[in-house]
Amino acid sequence: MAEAIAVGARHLGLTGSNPSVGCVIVRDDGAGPRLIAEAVTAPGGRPHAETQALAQAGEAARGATAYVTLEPCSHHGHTPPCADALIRAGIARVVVSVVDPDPRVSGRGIAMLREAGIAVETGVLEATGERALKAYLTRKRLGRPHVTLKLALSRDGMIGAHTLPPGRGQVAITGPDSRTYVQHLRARSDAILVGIGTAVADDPDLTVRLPGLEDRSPVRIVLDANLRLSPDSRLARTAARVPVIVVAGVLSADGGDRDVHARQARADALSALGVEVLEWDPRRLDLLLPALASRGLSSLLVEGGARTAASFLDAGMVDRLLLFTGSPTIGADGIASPVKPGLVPAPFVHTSGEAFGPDHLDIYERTA
Ligand code: AOF
Ligand code: ZN
Repeated sequence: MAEAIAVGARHLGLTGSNPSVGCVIVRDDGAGPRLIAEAVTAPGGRPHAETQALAQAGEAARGATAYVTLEPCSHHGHTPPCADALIRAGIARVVVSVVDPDPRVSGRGIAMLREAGIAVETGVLEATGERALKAYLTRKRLGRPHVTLKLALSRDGMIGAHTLPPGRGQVAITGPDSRTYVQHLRARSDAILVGIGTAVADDPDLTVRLPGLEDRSPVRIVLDANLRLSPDSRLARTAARVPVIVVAGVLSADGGDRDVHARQARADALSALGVEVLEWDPRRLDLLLPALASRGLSSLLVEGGARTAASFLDAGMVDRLLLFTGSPTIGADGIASPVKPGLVPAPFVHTSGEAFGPDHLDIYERTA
């Protein structure tokens, strides 16, 4: 199962609304167990892991054991049920880590296998399996994406400066090792979100630039109540390649108002570049997040700045908190971080700490 979980992790962030499931098929012909096939849900979400592993195994699947990180599906969705495929291939035993909360499956896959006489074990390495499928499980169980909030703090607990050097973005707080780690984090996320303050100050492109992972850039989302994002921004200019969603609040309907026209013109300019302008109140995270979930976005990485971070924390919508602490100090002109290492309140607990060159990363997870 540990191998199935490792294989399943390969396509995190690549399978759309579908979880990245791992499946390993093992045979024992008397000389000890032999791994004969392993597969992960394909990019885009189909084919599922089991059908690919069964295709690899061929006739050798007869009498073998399949280890799957998620309960095999029982529904006719875009593909026929994996439970049927396992039965037809003559698999003798299926070991499952996590039961699928999808209402179309939710125990039915396991029941189908048992009815066909297959021995089924569930809950194997369940805590690890749950962690690997966390984003998908959060979306199915809570109807919103799993939210990771990442903050980079200066040595004195600031996440930026009020006054920016002319023509330059925020001061660099963390070094290259931390930034590489964040690039990997982006690659594994379905969406990445910043506030308009950060979008204007830093003009980030928020894409993945790691060699070989350039096609893994997540959907980019900007909370921008007054539609200030410039069509000249890096985000807008790259929107045709990697999707950008601007959450721009509700346009007032009283036509004739000059502001409304100017705003509509800005919306049109952004739309022409491929930016999706959404009329949702960016302050209503309780409505926005379910709307993102219903588009199939399971994992959301929130990258700043202070106001956006505070609004997610205040709304109780943060599942995981990553606090990087770098070596520079910012001083009196700094914008204080809403949370600081060692001072993160319940329900968060510190789950790990790690050094990245001169920086330190503390990870906190929500317990309730
Ligand atoms: C599996 N193996 O590898 C995955 C599963 O839209 P569909 O037809 O692809 O179905 C999506 C659902 O299938 C998804 O919500 C989840 O319940 C399950 N994903 N199941 O047997 C897999 N990725
Ligand atoms: Zn399936």
